[in-house]
Amino acid sequence: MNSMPVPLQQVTLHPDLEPIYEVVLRRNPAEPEFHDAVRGVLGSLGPVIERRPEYLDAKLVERICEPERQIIFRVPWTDDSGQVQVNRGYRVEFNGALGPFKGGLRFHPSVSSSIIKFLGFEQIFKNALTGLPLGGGKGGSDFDPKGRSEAEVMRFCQSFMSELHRHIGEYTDVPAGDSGVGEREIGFLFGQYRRITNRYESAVLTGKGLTWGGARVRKEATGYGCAYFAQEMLGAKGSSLSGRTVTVSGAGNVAIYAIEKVQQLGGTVIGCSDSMGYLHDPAGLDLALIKEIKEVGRGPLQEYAARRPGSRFVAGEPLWELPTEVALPCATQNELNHDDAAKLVENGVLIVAEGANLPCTPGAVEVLRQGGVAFGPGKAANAGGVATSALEMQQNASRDSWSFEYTEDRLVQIMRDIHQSCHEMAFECGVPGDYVTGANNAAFIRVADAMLAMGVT
Ligand code: NDP
Ligand code: 2IT
Repeated sequence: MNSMPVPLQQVTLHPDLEPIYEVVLRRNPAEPEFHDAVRGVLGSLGPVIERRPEYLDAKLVERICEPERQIIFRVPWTDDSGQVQVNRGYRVEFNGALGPFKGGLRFHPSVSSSIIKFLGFEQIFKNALTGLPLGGGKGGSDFDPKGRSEAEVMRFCQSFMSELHRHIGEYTDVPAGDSGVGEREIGFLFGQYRRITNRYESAVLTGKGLTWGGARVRKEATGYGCAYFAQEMLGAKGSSLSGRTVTVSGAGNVAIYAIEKVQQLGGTVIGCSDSMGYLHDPAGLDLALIKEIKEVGRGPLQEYAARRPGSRFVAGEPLWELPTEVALPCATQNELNHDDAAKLVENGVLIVAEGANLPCTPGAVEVLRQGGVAFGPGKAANAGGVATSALEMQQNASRDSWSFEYTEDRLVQIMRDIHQSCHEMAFECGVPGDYVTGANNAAFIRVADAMLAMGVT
């Protein structure tokens, strides 16, 4: 790199948007992740604000930055030793202009108002990009499932749903999984919802098991969708994943199925990671072994290196030091910083597509932009999960069950359409190839037009 990049925080906002952002900072103190998410979107909206001044007159940006409703509640439960534990539960119903609030639940000790609001805010635009009738929301708890027995996880989920059930419903708000919440937790949550309400309301939650209302491909959808989006990004450069070296961070739901699809599309995934460090397997990852360790055993990734000759586990260091042509951050927010991005650029990375929500810091995004690396933001690249949740809701509404092939074809088409709208909007905004500007403007226009049509609500 020739010059020091300008951190995104210092990029000037459109003059009409700066005072709106100032109010967001004042109204939501000490919420840095939420501030970054808002600034990330507002930083792109110059072109649309210039063309559509009626959005400013109707105070649409201010309205979109303020959640419609935020619920914070106590979640008391009893652990296996008989001790009472207390956690905090959240559901932020951010924007319902395009459909019922929709977004996952995250169980992780780092969960706070800031984290849930940033995720909910991003979800509005991601859901809009799918073109499906979905509003945006998010929820979760600071409960840490690690090291908890299945009985403890069940009691926690039952207590969580004892409050949440009042606020959700097929036509109101439809939660799903996110980090720390998979099919097992959705099962406990759905069981408690059914018991309290005495209703078999399948479409109140998505990510269900296949025998009780779940959809084929939902488990795989976020990771598969991210790989398909990366394939489209490479296609726009006249290239593809076939024969490419790829690194995928994380070893959870999104990462595992991103790795699976990249491998099916002919790429070689040489590294992945978990919260303890990263794994390097130059021969290409043995995905069956990763599934056995992480999905079945819920154990540490480190076990892999002990069982697979030629691989090594590097504790406490970022995966991004490995040279790669394609990087898919699929673990968590802010996991790829300015220095990591500089290393990727130095090593000749071609594209970065976010499987996680805001895994690249604002500084990292700027380094990638200045380094000429194509960057697919999460709200576009990881939208396959929520899109397939919408397909699950469609199947529930018609009491139908689609085949794997049919559902995956729908997912592929949705990811292509999202790529195309971002690509076309970037071109229209005068910044061809800038997927961030493309995604934010395309999504904002969809939400803003719906809100305009509905009056001041
Ligand atoms: P999981 O809980 O299944 O997996 C998260 C993985 O990331 C785990 O392997 C975890 O390690 C690892 N991890 C956590 N922190 C770090 C870190 N700092 N460095 C490296 N690895 C880390 O979550 P998901 O796969 O469901 O979600 C991952 C991301 O994708 C999140 O940002 C989520 O919001 C986003 N997402 C998820 C969707 C979904 O459908 N599930 C849809 C769209 C986006 P360990 O095992 O040690 O805890
Ligand atoms: O971040 C996300 O898009 C998700 N966790 C999936 C949300 C959903 O409702 O399927």
